[in-house]
Amino acid sequence: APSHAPQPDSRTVPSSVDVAVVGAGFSGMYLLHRLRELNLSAIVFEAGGDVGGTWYWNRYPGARVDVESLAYSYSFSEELEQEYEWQERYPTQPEILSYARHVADRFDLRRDIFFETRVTAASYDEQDKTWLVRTGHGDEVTARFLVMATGCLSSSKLPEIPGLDRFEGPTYHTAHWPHEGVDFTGMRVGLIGTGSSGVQSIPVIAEQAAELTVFQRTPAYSLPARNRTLRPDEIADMKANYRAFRQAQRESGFGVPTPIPEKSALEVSEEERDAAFERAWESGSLVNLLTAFHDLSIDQAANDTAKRFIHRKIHQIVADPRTAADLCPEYPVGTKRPCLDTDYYETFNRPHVRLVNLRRTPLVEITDRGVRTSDEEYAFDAIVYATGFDAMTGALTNVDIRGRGGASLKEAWSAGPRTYLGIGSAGYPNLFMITGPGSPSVLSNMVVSIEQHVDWVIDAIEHLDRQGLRTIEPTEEAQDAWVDHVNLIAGATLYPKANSWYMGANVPGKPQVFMPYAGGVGEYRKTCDEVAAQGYKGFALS
Ligand code: N01
Repeated sequence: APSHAPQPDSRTVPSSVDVAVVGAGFSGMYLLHRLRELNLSAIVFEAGGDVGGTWYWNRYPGARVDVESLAYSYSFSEELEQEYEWQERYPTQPEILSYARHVADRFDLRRDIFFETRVTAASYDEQDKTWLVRTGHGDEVTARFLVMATGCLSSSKLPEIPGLDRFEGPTYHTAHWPHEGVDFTGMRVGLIGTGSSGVQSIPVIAEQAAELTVFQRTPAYSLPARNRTLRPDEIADMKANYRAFRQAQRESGFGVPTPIPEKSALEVSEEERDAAFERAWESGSLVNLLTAFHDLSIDQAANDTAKRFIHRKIHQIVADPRTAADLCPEYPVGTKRPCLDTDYYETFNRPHVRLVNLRRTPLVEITDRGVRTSDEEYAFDAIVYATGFDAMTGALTNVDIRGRGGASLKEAWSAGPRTYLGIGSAGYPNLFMITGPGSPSVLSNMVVSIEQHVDWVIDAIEHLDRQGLRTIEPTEEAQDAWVDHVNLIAGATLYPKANSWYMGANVPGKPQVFMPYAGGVGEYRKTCDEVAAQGYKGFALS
């Protein structure tokens, strides 16, 4: 549970605004800034106690971003770009949170943000053409536009096993880490989950804990981050060339500029192939690995070459052959989000760290003493859940959103999310999502995608106001065509071959559809720009 109990803000919520924004992470903050430039009245509701979104909540030991700091930052203000001093190549959570706080101070954002305030419901009034937004404190505000800036990975999940409340010791979820930190010194710790959060926290928790037992259902592909302090000359170089770099980010596939690969992994010799993978492994960049050859994400045989390379690395690093084998994933590389680590595989060589393969011995329950699998009960002093999120849709459907005719968004999406461009959904006029399902979002550098969506939404609102129009809503036809297009692109890749959170596969009962748009950030931006240039083609305006 969050360590601050929500307190109602002492300010009064205005009764009506032009735009209500849910979330004060990187999306909500930039939105607020842009809305003020248009002289629109805006209010932002944020469940957390400060700005930062993901970086406010995910304070687990070892938490870092896997995109380089100089690229994982706002581009909208050259002054901000020039004055901010990043310390590390891959900044820690505290460093990114300080950046978010700096931005909030610099642009005086907090005065329109209501913290510790969770939005619970929003309903569209067809007569008034406004949204009525309700908070958990009972506040209500009417808004012409509602923007869900709620993030893709913000609705956390626990494992679906009995006994979660039985354990007598402390439990922690990586996404709700106590602000004061946790000292595991001398403790026997059980940790469930080996996605990015698990992979980053395991080596750090192992430094403190007397014993660490890691429960793994699916192994992750992880690359050494090769993190380091940034050199003054590379910072100066970037600052001198930022405009060109930002443009390259916007036109790239993942929001990170990389050379476009020319060769197939299958057309080169084994030596050339291994040398390319070795360069990617040494570079500490996930994108370098995924773009080492042009067919890794679409051709199983090509992908198998990357898989074999990483398996070999794991076997070279991990001394115990059985543990090494258990750490080797079988699904295609990149079809679940790969991880970036510091000493992850090495940690399993430490005598007090042990891996339990849940494929062999599944989790059965949490007991008062610890964790029971099908063959053993493990006793712990603390349990860490690194079990991830109800990704992409969870934060949207957790709010009771009612569109035209009182239709519930959650019900409308019961067979999977349906959006046009990941920005809006038919039946929900004047509702915008930032990096919603059907947009590149989680397959990209989030800051690049966030800025693009916010700019697009701001332009759309400005267009409506200039034309004296009041509503914008995707047509069913445009939405159907977009959903088909998203599926077509996903179907041409290996992504659907893994049980990933991209597919909704980590949440029992969640429909299995590939949710993000895999066509690339640059292509996607072109499509959005064309839609706007053609008078918001595919949207009904009135
Ligand atoms: O969550 P995850 P995460 N029983 O869903 C396991 C971003 N991120 O918080 O794979 C047993 O990836 C689950 O097993 P399985 C990044 O986009 C980025 O780690 O479902 N195990 C999995 O191993 C990332 O992808 C950064 O079979 C259960 C783990 O728990 C995303 O956030 C850092 C279980 C969950 O892994 C999510 O990462 C952190 C159950 N019932 C996060 N339920 C960086 O920038 C779940 N698991 C580096």
